[in-house]
Amino acid sequence: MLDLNEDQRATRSAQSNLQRSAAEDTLQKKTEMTDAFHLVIDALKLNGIENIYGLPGIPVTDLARLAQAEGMRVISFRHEQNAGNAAAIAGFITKKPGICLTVSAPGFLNGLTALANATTNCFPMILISGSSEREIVDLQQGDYEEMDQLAIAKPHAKAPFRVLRAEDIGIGVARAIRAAVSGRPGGVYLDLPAKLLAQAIDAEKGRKSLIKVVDPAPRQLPAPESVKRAVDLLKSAKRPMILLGKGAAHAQADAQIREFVEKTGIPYLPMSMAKGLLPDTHPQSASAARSFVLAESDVVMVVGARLNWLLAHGKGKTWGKPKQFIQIEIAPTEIDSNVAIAAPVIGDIGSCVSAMLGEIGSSFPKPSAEWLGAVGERKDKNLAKMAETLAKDPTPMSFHSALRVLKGVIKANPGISLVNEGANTLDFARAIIDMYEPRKRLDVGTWGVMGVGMGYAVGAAIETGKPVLAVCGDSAFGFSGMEIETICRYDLPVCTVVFNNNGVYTDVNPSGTKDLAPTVFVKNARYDKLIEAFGGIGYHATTTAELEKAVNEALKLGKPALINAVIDESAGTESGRLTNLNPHSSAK
Ligand code: ADP
Ligand code: TPW
Repeated sequence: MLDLNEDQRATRSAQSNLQRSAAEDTLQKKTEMTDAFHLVIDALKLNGIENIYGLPGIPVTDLARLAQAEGMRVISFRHEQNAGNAAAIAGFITKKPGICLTVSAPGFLNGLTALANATTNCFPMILISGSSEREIVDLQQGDYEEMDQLAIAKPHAKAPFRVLRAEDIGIGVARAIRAAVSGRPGGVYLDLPAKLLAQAIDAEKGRKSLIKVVDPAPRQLPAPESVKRAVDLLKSAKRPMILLGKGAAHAQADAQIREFVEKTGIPYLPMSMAKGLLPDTHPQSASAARSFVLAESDVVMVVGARLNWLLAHGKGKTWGKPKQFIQIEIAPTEIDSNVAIAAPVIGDIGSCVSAMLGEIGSSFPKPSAEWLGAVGERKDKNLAKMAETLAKDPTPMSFHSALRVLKGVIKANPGISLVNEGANTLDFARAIIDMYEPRKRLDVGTWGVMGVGMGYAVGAAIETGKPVLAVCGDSAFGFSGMEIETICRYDLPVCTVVFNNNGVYTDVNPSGTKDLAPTVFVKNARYDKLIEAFGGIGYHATTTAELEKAVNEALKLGKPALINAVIDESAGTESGRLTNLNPHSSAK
């Protein structure tokens, strides 16, 4: 036996203690593992994403559970399309990608409509769907909810990604975020197979694999010569007009846009979801003279809008006199899409408008008194005509009389979000209800899609923390109506007004069978009773006085409410303002 002195014995003992604790550390480190579920959640949180809108089930149930446990707000819906719409509008309002979480195949497909709608509207959103085993799906061997989701998402998304290894989750989420918010925003698909979600990796390695995205939507400065060209053209105009689209609202360049409009003194027209970017009561708003300025203007500066069907493709009778266009746009390929653009300014709206402000400096020749006078005259005439219509108070209510009440409600509560869908309910509300704040009017957008109502209402309530007034045609409401349970479950301050005119239109079935015509619903339905089933407050309003009392009470209480507003079924037209888009056969 080795003969050790005191010192040597002490050293040996310290060494063996050290060795033991190093071994324990290694063991501990080995057992400190993380998994794909946590890495997805950590990656989202690291990038400032706080909310998930979704509908859990195999294989993402634990993802939803753990996200809630880890402090994210998980809003669970009754149908994925509505969760997707909530995520999309969250993206529009916040400029951060809204997250929608769904199960595989059918859940994914239900969410896909919302993803496609987000891409179409240029809203940043990420649809995260669980998916089945690749080995089985690709051989079409019939897995549970088998579907090649990535391939199907591709044409409807700005970008699709799939993650197969836990250590790639950080990259996958980073790429999804960048794709959603940079350049022209859009919907991104992120495919997470069940096998990935089950993977466990070393926690330290996992942590290091995550990416905090630096400058996800970088500013894109316009070329100085494009700015000069645009300002020169604007200065040469005799009858200039500025057209603001929902891209301008999304860009959150509110102050610069207002400064530009006011400094130049040019009349402006907001597209539907750009209403409120400047208050609709602004003296330069030409909304009430829309047809006149579209037809009569000679130089039009388009800011964050596309010259698509909503703008009669920038040509034809609507646009009347020949004109030249300036277009501020982030997507260079949008330029010349429908008409020649004389002065494209490519970049983000904030940078472009700032650069144009810099170029005009302190002096800009205000538009002629003749032009401003003509616009003002037309405005006054149309406003007087509208005031006359709004003053009427028929029973049952007309679209106009009911909307006069809601116009007053938004005027008194300018900070609340207005969700709007339907045909007549949409067209008249857009014209009648003034908006006072940006990104507060949320509607059917580029597709004119029905069914965004309750999803948008939930998304707006969660993201803004403020009340929402959802004004929906009875047909439109039906597409997402079951989400009033979601609204009640999360106790959201959403007041839904269903404009109940017994369906879409007053057709009669010409065949003599007992079926109703395809555009007609159950007469005198009581939508207010639906919300009572979930503990919300139902109101039945047959007069403007009842409607006004009900909305004000609901907003004051800040509780889930649904008002069944009875509207004269003969008051509207089929398809509202879009009747002309219905094809008519020339066959006799
Ligand atoms: P609207 O329906 O209101 O007319 P669109 O959705 O047709 O508006 O057009 C919005 C346009 O705004 C899109 O072409 C989009 O590329 C553009 N856009 C979105 N965000 C920005 C931004 N930050 N900077 C510049 N352009 C943007
Ligand atoms: C996803 C077609 C356009 S408008 C509308 C439908 C079904 C309903 C109009 O009736 P509503 O409104 O809501 O009662 P109102 O104010 O005139 O009484 N499916 C989808 N999107 C669209 N746009 C349709 C169908 C449509």
